[in-house]
Amino acid sequence: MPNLLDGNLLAGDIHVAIVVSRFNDLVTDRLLAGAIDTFRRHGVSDNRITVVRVPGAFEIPLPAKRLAESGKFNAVVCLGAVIQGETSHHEYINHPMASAIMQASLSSGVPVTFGVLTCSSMEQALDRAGGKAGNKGIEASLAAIETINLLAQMKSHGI
Ligand code: INI
Repeated sequence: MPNLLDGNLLAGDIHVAIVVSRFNDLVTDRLLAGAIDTFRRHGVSDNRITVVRVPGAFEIPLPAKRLAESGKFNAVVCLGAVIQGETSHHEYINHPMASAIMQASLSSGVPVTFGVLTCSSMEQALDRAGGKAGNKGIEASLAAIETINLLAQMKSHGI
């Protein structure tokens, strides 16, 4: 059998931050509810969960980076909803926002997960915020827990 490094989904004494945008709050409120519920169900108490609100998805990366670099959180979860309008505005938001979120994770060494929906319509977004296609907020919280545990396991192997 090869050595397997695989993060489990046990949480408890971790501290997490969630950055959530207000734009399209019909969607982002549902992503936030899914994320908080997931942490609670994995044993993370409310006093270990910090929620930071920002105006829109474009504003997510900077506070996410500050939170990740603060040394106070084991992971940061980013939640938002960019919905394609009649212009190409969304394209100017999506790519830099996603790469800045990734960069915040790589430069801090702290998992920063991507629960930002990039959809063509409100219907598609609602489907992914607790509708028929799941809830991206749940996915992003589970990814945070799993990556925290994976990094801890790697550390225990001297990696
Ligand atoms: N912000 C979003 O989070 N979602 C969107 O769909 C969106 N659109 O389509 O315009 C959006 N725009 C605001 C943007 O994120 C910034 O808050 C704004 O440009 C100020 O910097």
